[in-house]
Amino acid sequence: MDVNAKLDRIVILTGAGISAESGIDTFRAAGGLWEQHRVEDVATPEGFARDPDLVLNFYDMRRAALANVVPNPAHEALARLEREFSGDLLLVTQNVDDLHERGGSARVLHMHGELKSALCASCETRTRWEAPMLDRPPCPVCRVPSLRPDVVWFGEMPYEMDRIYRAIESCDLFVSIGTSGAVYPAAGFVQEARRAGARCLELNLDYSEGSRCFHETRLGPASELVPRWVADVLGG
Ligand code: BJW
Repeated sequence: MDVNAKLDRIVILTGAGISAESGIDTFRAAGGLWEQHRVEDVATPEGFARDPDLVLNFYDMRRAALANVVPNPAHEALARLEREFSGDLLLVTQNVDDLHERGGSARVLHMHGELKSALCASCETRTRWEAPMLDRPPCPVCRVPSLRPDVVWFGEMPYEMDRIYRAIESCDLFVSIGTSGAVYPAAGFVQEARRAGARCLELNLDYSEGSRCFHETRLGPASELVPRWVADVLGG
């Protein structure tokens, strides 16, 4: 199967697996983030309401830890694709880290938000943010001390869904990289892409919950598979 034939529009979805080799834990692997914390405690609005200090501290630590990791060849290869691909490219990530940007990608859609962004629960402004939130700093816009991590928790609506679905409806190729296919709506993108007639390619270390929906799954570490695939697309 030639998944690279006649490419004008590509949509790429990335998940925690693309950052794994940079040293950021995936969510569902043994030893992953949720090992120390139950999902309901740190990734739901209810958990935040119950124990805001726990949640603010959890995200403060993850934001600070970004200083200790660097992008890997998979992030860099997607940046190369953005620079050199002559068609339309939409890079959608579920990741809240900034490794795509630091790897050189200029246009990244963070559907689950970003660690380096704050959301004011009072005026709803989103602000670039690198400092801790545990000490309840005021919102730079309304001055109310009600900042929370600008990340999408279970039960909340991910960002930019209209734009993502529009791009999926008109793409020729949908590529999923390093995501388990366990969390919706992202897990359903492959079915939308197939319905729209796109070729669907999965790059993952292991088979995922969604593998059967793809035309092709290539198994291996993202740092090897992604640069190889990008070279194919640009050379083909
Ligand atoms: C490698 C690798 C290497 C490792 N190389 N690969 C029943 C049916 C359908 C939906 C629901 C349902 N019940 C509830 C829902 C909704 C719910 C949901 O999906 N729940 C599931 C548990 C079933 N979803 C929501 O609530 C979402 N909102 C919503 O649905 O709104 C309504 C709506 C309706 C209609 C349209 C649109 C919206 C919100 C979901 C928010 C998820 N938030 C989190 C936390 C973000 C903040 C934070 O980081 O703290 O997002 S949860 C967590 O999971 C995080 C991730 O982005 C997300 C996905 O995880 P990911 O990236 O796939 O990581 P892993 O660890 O699962 O997988 C890693 C993969 O990498 C594996 O496959 C490895 O093999 C691979 N890998 N090393 C290549 N080196």
